[in-house]
Order: sequence, then C-alpha cells, then structure tokens
Amino acid sequence: MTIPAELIRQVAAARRVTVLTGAGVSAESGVPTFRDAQTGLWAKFKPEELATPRAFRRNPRLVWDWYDWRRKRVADAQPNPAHHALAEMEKLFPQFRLITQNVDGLHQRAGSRNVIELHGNITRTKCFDEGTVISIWPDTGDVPPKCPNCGGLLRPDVVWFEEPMPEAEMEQAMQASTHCDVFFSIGTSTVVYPAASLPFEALRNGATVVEINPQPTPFTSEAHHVLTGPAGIVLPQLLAILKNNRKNQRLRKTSFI
Ligand code: BV8
Repeated sequence: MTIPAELIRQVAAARRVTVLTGAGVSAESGVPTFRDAQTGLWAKFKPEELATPRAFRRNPRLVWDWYDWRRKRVADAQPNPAHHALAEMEKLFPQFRLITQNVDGLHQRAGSRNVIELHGNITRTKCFDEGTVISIWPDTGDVPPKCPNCGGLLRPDVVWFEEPMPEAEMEQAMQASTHCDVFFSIGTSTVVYPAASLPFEALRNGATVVEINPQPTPFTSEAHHVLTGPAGIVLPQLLAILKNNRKNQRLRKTSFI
C-alpha cells in the first residue's frame, strides 16, 4: 500500500488526532463485522432486527442467546495488528482520542487507554428495567437471567437501535471530532447515526480526514485521503513510517548540536 507523502506530512505535523473505529477493525480478529451475513442460528435475522428493545421484549431468550454467542466469539478473539497499531499511535501525539462503535473491548485489551465506547460493551450486563450494571447474579437457570435487585430481565450493556446514545460519551466524541487536526475513520460502513456524522463534523471543522477501509462508504468521496485496504495491514505500515520519521528528526537534531 502506498501511503501518500502529503498524508504522512499532515499526520506527522498533527498535535491532536482523533480516530473513529467500526466493526471492520475487529474483522481480522475473527469477530464478524456487524453487517457480515449472519451465520448459523442467526442467518435468518438482520442485526438491526435483534439489536433493539422491541426484539428483546418480543423474544428475550433469542436476543440474550445471540449476545451470549457473540460474547463467546469476542472472548476467544485476540486484538489484531490494527488494534495494536492504534494503541502505539496513541503515544505519538500530545492529544489522541479513540472513539469506537465496537462493543468488543479489543481496543482496551490491545492497550489503548482513553477509549470512548459509543455503543457500550458486550462484556457488561445491565438490568433491562433499572439500567444498573450487574456483574454477578444467581444461576437460577433462567434465560435471560433475572436482576438480583428487582427481578427484571438482564440484558447486554450495549446501545440498541432506537435507544438514545450515552450522553457523556457522545459529548466527548463530538468534542474530539470537532477539535482535531487529523481524523481517521477506520473500518466503518458509516451508516449508523449519530456515530456516522462524526467524520463529517471533523471535515466541517477543518480537520484532515482519512478513511481506511477495503470498501467505499458514503464518506469516501468527502475524505481528503482514502487508504483502500484492511486496517491490519495499513495501520502498522502507517505507524512504522511515523516512527521512522520521528527517529530521523531526532537524528537530525542531534547531528546539528
Ligand atoms: C439514536 C451496539 C436517537 C449493539 C450498535 C428511529 C428511531 C430512533 C433512531 C433511528 C430510527 N431510525 C434510524 C435511526 C438512527 C439509528 C440508525 O442509525 N439506524 C441505522 C440502521 C440507519 N441509530 C440509532 O438508533 C442510535 N440511537 O439515534 O438515538 C434516540 C433519541 C432518543 C430516544 C430514542 C432514540 C443508536 C445506534 C446504536 C446501534 N448499536 N451496536 C450491538 O452491537 O449489538 S450499532 C452497530 O453498527 C455496531 O456498533 C457497529 O459498530 C455499528 C456500525 O457498523 P460498523 O461498525 O460500520 O460495521 P459494519 O459491519 O456496518 O461495517 C464494517 C465496515 O468495515 C465495512 O465498511 C467494511 O468494508 C469494513 N471492513 C471489513 N473488513 C475490514 C474493514 N475495514 C478495515 N479493515 C478490515 N479488515
């Protein structure tokens, strides 16, 4: 993959970098992307039909089992080179913010520190009625299990479609998107709102916007730079160039002394 010299110059000169990731960043960890064809039991369902409060009310067991299956896939998955490259990039800039739509926690497992989880986290469970996070509950054999406080049904602590976004995280994400020098949109189909508005907000506020995705998205035509390839290949390559630049700069400085 050839990374344009102009992009390298702009990223190397940046002080504030913001990254938005989607399910594509976890694809190379073997976690199916959100819109990949559903397999097995779930083949006949679209994610949007399962990831909603209505679906849970209609068939709590089906939705709980779908998340249980996904939770197991995530637990067996390892962060891939894309996650590790982003954790390393965080150390190269005075201000680096990572916003993720993913619910798999792989950025944190790769060492990324300040991750803004817009859509929650599949490894956390909460009470459907109270909204409180529940970390242990008696194994009564109920599926879904019952809240030990109120007896309501437990559910994954993720943001379902047609549920409001977490206010604090959304505010932080908007701030990070409208106040940055470079914005990377990586591995997202850019169709789920309001997360999909963030690259457009960054562009509107004067950031250099870079898209990394093997496929085009509704944002591709707006991006300043489009790196067409898998994040697990492109990001390590970009990181190596940035690190090499830093090393050469340091050598030039010391050779002048
Ligand atoms: C909201 C958690 C308002 C769950 C997710 C009616 C009422 C209210 C709202 C709406 C409505 N109608 C529409 C809406 C808006 C709705 C929406 O956007 N719907 C879509 C379907 C059009 N949004 C909402 O409902 C949001 N809430 O608007 O609140 C409100 C206010 C008050 C009261 C009520 C409501 C909430 C949206 C959150 C939904 N939850 N996840 C779960 O995971 O089960 S979203 C889900 O999609 C995942 O988080 C996923 O990350 C996200 C986005 O998908 P992508 O990450 O982009 O993944 P996808 O598979 O689509 O694409 C993968 C990409 O990776 C592809 O481009 C592919 O090319 C690329 N790729 C593949 N391999 C690689 C790669 N890239 C790089 N490297 C690779 N190797």
